[in-house]
Amino acid sequence: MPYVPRSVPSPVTSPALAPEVAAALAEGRALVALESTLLAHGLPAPLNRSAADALEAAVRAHGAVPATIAVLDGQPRVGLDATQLDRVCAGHLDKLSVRDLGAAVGLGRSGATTVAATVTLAAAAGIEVLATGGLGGVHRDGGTNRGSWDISADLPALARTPVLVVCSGVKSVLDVAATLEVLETESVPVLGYRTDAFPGFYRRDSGHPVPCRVDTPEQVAAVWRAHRALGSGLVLAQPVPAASELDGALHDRLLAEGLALVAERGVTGKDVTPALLRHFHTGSGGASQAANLALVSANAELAAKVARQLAL
Ligand code: PSU
Ligand code: MN
Repeated sequence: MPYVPRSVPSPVTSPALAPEVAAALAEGRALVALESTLLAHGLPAPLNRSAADALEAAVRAHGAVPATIAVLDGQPRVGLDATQLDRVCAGHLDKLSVRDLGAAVGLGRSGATTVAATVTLAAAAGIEVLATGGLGGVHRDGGTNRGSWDISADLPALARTPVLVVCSGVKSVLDVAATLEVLETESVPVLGYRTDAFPGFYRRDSGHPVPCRVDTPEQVAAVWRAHRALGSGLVLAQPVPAASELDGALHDRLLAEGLALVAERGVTGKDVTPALLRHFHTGSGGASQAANLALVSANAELAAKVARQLAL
């Protein structure tokens, strides 16, 4: 049976706003939401903690206010202070997608939010731009009857949440073609930023074209203004900076190994993405971490530029 899109209302879990975020919202200043799963589960400690600061600094350097999002002790938080970022990066937090928010809030738990949960909380706070590394998508055997049915909740969340997500495509561990098809089905526009090729996270070209290319933050803002009333999100895909792109042969080898490892160990569900990322990090001698960091920072910068345009 193919993937069946569903329309699910966004849960409104009123988040606590950091003072700076509340002030920026009240004054109509540019804001960029940052997800915390990439910190808690996508990058190893202590690199994740410096990455958290680097991403916020990249947003500030381009004139916007950063708002890293997580749930701490049952409280969804939009904008974290240094101590709260320490907790996110300490390595004990759960990975929360949208369906996990109710349990985290209701049972007073803490967790890092995926893109799906982060756009949900960002939209509830009134923030419409988010930066991340790679969007979740359809896993390689995800969309088939006999397969795993592993389709990231990032896709249906984008279908129903009007937030613009700046990313470097979807991780190459996914079925990129199927992911692009689901985004089309769900009426989520995919824009390539200064590229005609949909990026493949660690690689600049996933082998699939983008439906629409844009070359300036002004163009992105114009598309978003015209689109957002539809109610779905938008994917703005920017390739990893050329100097940080992972070598093609190394990438393909680590990918094949990682997929075999996950199958062999019976890793499933929400542990799949972190396990594959860990394999890249250990197997590439740090190159995949450098690429990951470079692409997320570049996305944070671009998100800030777009948010500035939208705040004009
Ligand atoms: N981007 C990164 N590293 C990550 C992720 C994105 O650079 O770890 C996370 C995001 O939080 C995304 C999640 O929402 O992976 C997707 O996980 P899953 O496939 O289990 O839905
Ligand atoms: Mn999954």
